[in-house]
Parts: sequence; structure tokens; C-alpha cells
Amino acid sequence: MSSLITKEPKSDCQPHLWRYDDVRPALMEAGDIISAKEAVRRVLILENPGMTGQSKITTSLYGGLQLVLPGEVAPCHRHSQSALRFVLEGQGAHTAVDGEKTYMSPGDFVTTPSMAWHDHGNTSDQPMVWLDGLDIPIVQFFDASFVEDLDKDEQKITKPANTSQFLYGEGLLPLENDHHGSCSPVFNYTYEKSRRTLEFLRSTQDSDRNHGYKLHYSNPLDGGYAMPTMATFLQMLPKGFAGQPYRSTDATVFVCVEGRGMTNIGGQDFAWSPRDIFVVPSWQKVSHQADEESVLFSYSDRAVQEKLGLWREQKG
Ligand code: 1HN
Repeated sequence: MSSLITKEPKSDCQPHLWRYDDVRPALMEAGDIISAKEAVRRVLILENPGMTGQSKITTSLYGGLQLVLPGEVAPCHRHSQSALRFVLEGQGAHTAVDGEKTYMSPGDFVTTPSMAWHDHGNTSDQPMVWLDGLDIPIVQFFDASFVEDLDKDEQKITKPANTSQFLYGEGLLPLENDHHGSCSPVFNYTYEKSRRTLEFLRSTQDSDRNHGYKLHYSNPLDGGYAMPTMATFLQMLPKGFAGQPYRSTDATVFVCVEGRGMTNIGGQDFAWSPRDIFVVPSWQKVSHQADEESVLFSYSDRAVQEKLGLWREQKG
């Protein structure tokens, strides 16, 4: 019995950090070998070293780096799996979802809901790289995966750019709200806006002893997480911050957006700088330190765990 029902979470997931400078050359090499169109999605999978061969970054989530080169199109398809994009490099490439395009910049968090048609394109003159977070292992667990290809590379654009921002992202909602599904109708949570909120908090409030200044991205229709399966967060650690150890049952993927610091995960130190990605397994003690004012984006399965009444935390 004790191996089935453990006293505490036991996981094959290991703490790990990928330095962007180490993985970028491999991603650019992939760009020379195969086009986005040939690959459908040209991504380097960030595979957790404790779960090799499974294409998982945590037990329940997928993480990867996607490259779209100037002039390329990643052809239109839709699938049961939800995806989040967090832009690491490049400016002005776009993704189209359900008839609307959004142009992306570093630090933007962009949602792709389950079964929404989506294609990506890059009409800028620079490569664009983003972190893809998908709930692939969750959908796999439930044996609920479907995918369809569109009969053309790019879907028809039927809505003016920024439609969802104007209708849902400005503190007003349409009287006859026709938004369907459990994903936020906000398509792009821009870094420009979220960074401003963090700066306001830093300059007016005390920081949390575990998290610094931490926010979750929210669905304006219900105040919950922006996506039904993946919770997403943005936090600022002020210069010199030395956080207390914290643990929670949602294994979490972090990305450094700005600054420089170190995170201790279960007794191991991981130093990070911009665009580095690291993973904290379930229930391992994590404490952050910042040498400079730093910003971290993160995602986890907390949205699912809370719905199922499973999520727990322990503050230090
Ligand atoms: C996918 O469809 C995307 O739509 C990204 O951009 C990453 C990784 C595995 C399978 C499908 C996308 C993916 C993916």
C-alpha cells in the first residue's frame, strides 16, 4: 500500500536548468536542417532528465522552444491540447488563433485554447523564439487527444488585430458575451502591461517573503487562471531579495525574463539569467535569491489541481 499511497509526493521529475545560451545554437541548427512547414512545428523539447523519452518537462506538462524564422509559416491545425507561448526572442512575428492575429514581443504571454485553429508566421526580419507550454501529458493521461489539419497553411483572418484586447482586456465586457470555452478571451497578455503592474507593486507595497511580488494571469470572465489546465504567473524579485523556502504540489516551470539570481531547489543551487528555464518538481523546497531586480514567468498544473481539490502549499 505504501508504494501506491505515499506519505508525501514522490516524483521522477528532477530539478533542472537549461541555459538559453547552451540551447540556442541547437535550435538555430534545427532551423538549418528543417523548415517550419516541413516540421509543422519546429520545436526543441525540453525533456526532464528524470523522465527521458517521455517528452515531459514535469510529470503533467510539456515544455519546448519553438523557432519561426523570417518568411516562415507554421501551418494551421487544431488539437485538444492547450498551448501557452512565452516569447523569449524576436519582435513582430505573429500567431493567429480563431480568425485573429497577434503580433508578439519578448515577455508576452499568448494563449492557444484547446481545439482552436492556430498558425504562426514571421514577416519580421529576425528569428522568433518562444517557450511552448502544453498540457500534452494531461491529455495523454485521459486518452482524449484529437488533431485536425486545415486544408491551407494559414487560416482566414476575420477579426481586426487586437479585437480580443479591446473587448475583454480593458475592464469592460460585451453585454452579449459570445465567448465560448474555458480559456481566457484575452489572447495576448503583453509584457508592457504586466511589467507596469509589477513596477507599481514594487514601488508601493512590501514583498512576500516567499515570492517577492507575484501575480497570476487571470481570465476576466471569472477571475480564475487564464487557461483551464495551466496556471501562469509573473513575479518580481527586488534587488537583494532572499526568499524563504516554499513548497507546493504543482511542479513548476520558470523562465527568467529580466535580472540575475539563484534558486535553491531541494538543496541544489541553480543560477539564472535572462531566458534561462528551470523546473521545480512537486513538493521540493524552493527559495529564490536575486542579485539584481529580476522578473520570472512560470507555469504549472495548479489550475487542474485546484479544481480537483488536490493542491497544497507550505510557506516558509
Ligand atoms: C504544437 O502544436 C505546437 O501549435 C507547439 O505551436 C508545440 C509540441 C508537440 C506537439 C504539438 C503549436 C507542440 C505542438
